[in-house]
Amino acid sequence: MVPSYHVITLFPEMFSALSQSGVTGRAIDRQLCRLRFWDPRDFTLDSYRTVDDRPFGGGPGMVMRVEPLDLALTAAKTVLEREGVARPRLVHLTPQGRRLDQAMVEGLALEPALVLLAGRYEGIDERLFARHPLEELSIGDYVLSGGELPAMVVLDAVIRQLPGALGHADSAREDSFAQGLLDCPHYTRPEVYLGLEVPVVLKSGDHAAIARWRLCQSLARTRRRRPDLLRGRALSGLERSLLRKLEDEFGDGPQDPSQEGTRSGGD
Ligand code: 9D3
Repeated sequence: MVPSYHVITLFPEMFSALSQSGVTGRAIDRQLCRLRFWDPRDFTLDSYRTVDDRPFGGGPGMVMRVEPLDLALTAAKTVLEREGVARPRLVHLTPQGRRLDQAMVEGLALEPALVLLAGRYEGIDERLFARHPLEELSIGDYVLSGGELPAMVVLDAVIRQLPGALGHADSAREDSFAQGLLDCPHYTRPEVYLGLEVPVVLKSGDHAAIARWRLCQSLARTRRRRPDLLRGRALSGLERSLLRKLEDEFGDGPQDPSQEGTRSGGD
């Protein structure tokens, strides 16, 4: 059985960006996974179909009502149960959640099913979480308008991990973050563009030298731009010796942090 991804959202149409383009669109077309939506508005019982209401205690903004969300979540769980997934992981996208990283993505990609809850407004009536234990997950420290884009970020990252989703068999495992390092520079034709040349080693045909150059570039970039990644990662003998050479040549550590990640903060 392919994994089933269920999304509780007031805006299922936003997800066409995911289901109709690129790697994720192709994976869904080729039925490497299933993607289904539950709109809380379809689970309202009043004639105005209200999904939000004013907060008890006052204050700005609106709160998502518990009943339509409870019914939508229960419907998703019921469908999964009938399909043999008894206790699916339930994930609430919220700014209060743990920050998503590649290790979490790899874990989520092993699940037979995920139920993602994307909220809107100021928040969700807390009583929903008394009835359904949800893992809380954020995608980073910036304020978005709702959980839909974060849910799409999770699904994009997860779906590209599914066996057969990427053209090249092992390109998911070679990904920069999967390796714990930033990516090396890339070049394609022409060999010279407005006087700018391709590094000569890349045209040498010496695959070992090319691999070493790429690793060295990755290490140099990571050291300068994201030293936190190096501190959290074991180094091979080759990596250690390449880094030591970098320390000798540019033993000044990361420079002006405002230039990290800019082209002139050269690495
Ligand atoms: C006034 C307090 N706001 C919290 C900073 C309320 C609030 C703002 C934005 C509540 C929800 C949202 C909508 N964002 C998400 O649902 C969300 C999110 C995000 O905004 N940034 C990063 N990750 C995520 S995951 C879900």
